[in-house]
Amino acid sequence: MAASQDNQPPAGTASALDYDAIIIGAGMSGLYQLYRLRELGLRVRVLETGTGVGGTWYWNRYPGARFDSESYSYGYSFSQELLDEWDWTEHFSPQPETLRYLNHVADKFDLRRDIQFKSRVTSAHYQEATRAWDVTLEDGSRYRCRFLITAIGLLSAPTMPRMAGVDTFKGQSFHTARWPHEPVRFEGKRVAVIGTGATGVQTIQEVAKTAGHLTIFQRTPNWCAPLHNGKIDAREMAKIRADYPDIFKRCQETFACFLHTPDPRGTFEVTPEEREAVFERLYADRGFGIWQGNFRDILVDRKANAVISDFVARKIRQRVKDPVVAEKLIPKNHGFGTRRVPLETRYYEVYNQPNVTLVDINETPIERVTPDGIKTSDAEHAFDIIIYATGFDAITGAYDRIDLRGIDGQRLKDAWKDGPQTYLGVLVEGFPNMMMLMGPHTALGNIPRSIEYNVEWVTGLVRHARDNNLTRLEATPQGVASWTDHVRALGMGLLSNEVDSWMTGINKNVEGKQVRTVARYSGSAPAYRARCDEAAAGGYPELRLG
Ligand code: NA7
Repeated sequence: MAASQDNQPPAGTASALDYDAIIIGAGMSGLYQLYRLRELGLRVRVLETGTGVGGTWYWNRYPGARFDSESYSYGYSFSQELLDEWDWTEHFSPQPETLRYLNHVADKFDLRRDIQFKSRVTSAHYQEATRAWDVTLEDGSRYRCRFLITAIGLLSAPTMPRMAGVDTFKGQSFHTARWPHEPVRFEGKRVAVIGTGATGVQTIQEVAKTAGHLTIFQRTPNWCAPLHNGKIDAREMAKIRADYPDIFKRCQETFACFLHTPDPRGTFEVTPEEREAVFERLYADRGFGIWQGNFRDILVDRKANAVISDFVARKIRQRVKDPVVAEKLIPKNHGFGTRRVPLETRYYEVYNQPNVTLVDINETPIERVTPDGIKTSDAEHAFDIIIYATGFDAITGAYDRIDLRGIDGQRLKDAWKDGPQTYLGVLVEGFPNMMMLMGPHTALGNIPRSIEYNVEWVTGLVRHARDNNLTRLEATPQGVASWTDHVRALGMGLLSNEVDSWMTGINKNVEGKQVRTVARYSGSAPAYRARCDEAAAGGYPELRLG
């Protein structure tokens, strides 16, 4: 490595390396990883498909896109200067502000000089002879590096519905995660939205404000809860800034790195009146409190879950005037919080507007997209714009879209055909020198908090390699088996694991993603960090180092 000239790697290898490390992706994790590896003095290149930094916040420009985590718990915590100079203007920052923030980070730390835009990685093959990765871009250019770090996101591979006629539509159509950079106007337009996940909900409540007519095609309703966003003025920002040490300390301590953490009491340990009061308070509070800060048993105990589900159903019935529409919006096949809870701002009230129609496609399935709109079993709907809020091939999808091959040409996709197998969610047996950021089996939750830890752990490992003149890092079979078994065991008993969603690896639009897998670590973030810290302190006993 460039930083360790005294520690010469085996002859014939270093000279052939273009970079010590290649990072795929210039989103929140890729940017921070670049910053840290540069500190180590490594020659690093970030390869990014887009024309700018930001990852999720670069691609997801759909109307209404914003954080569901409090802005001040979401930004990077590693630089005091950055904390001192950046003002958040809303409790849940809208996408344009977040993208400005990430551009500011890239400029402030002079990151762009090591980022290559419009550079989609199509393949990365490990070569044992050189202990290096050969990385190929879409345009055919090739680079060799010692370490390959994937910062490709867990919700970054958008999926379109498998419907006849999608390409025949004559109007404008967009997937929410491939939204154009130019503004799209809805005034007077007949607009369709397909999908009612967290993205669909944010889109619908925004588009409904101006669309001539908005038609929502819903397959599965989700349990949504109020976001309660608000502006942050200078005085409040000063207070938040003074509180940053406490905010980040709290995020370190909570189960999923959010500001919210479960109430230690069980649902039935309080009186019905107390319980109702707690639910009311949580429903009136900002953010994920009602999901992450509720009684400790709502996500594992069926009866407890039924009580909170009933509470939220009552709220939906109160807010939606037409009782038939209200019933359609209340989930019947899963309980509250067993899928990702979309946070909303007057989402349910949208359905009281005269310019909005809900189509339940379980009753009247979509038969095809036509040149003029969407044909269901009972009607032809004409549209000017169709919005596909149909989600992602989550967690492993971005990996599947790159031809990643390890020792002896083994494909990662094949190695993971029955679900991912990892060591700490970072390394994979048979794929030496590849490290994943926010890969399968890592603690997710409030993502940037997990990213910072993940990046620092990977940086520690690379530093260890540099200091010990190591050129090959590989997870042992025992390390992978024990971590993968642990992750699977943690998922037992969670109601969310009995439900189809991106969190259980289901995507009906993707071949091979019809069976639930355990791709998500569902233990606590502090426990995850303790396990990773222990591995590092012990000199990485579950890695084969050479
Ligand atoms: P989600 O949560 O996966 O939602 C996708 C939505 O699209 C969901 O309502 C799907 O219904 C619907 N969908 C997908 N395919 C179809 C077809 N073929 N026909 C009709 N409806 C369809 O993705 P999001 O982008 O909303 O959110 C992903 C995460 O990003 C989110 O959880 C946040 O963490 C950020 P289904 O439920 O499958 O019946």
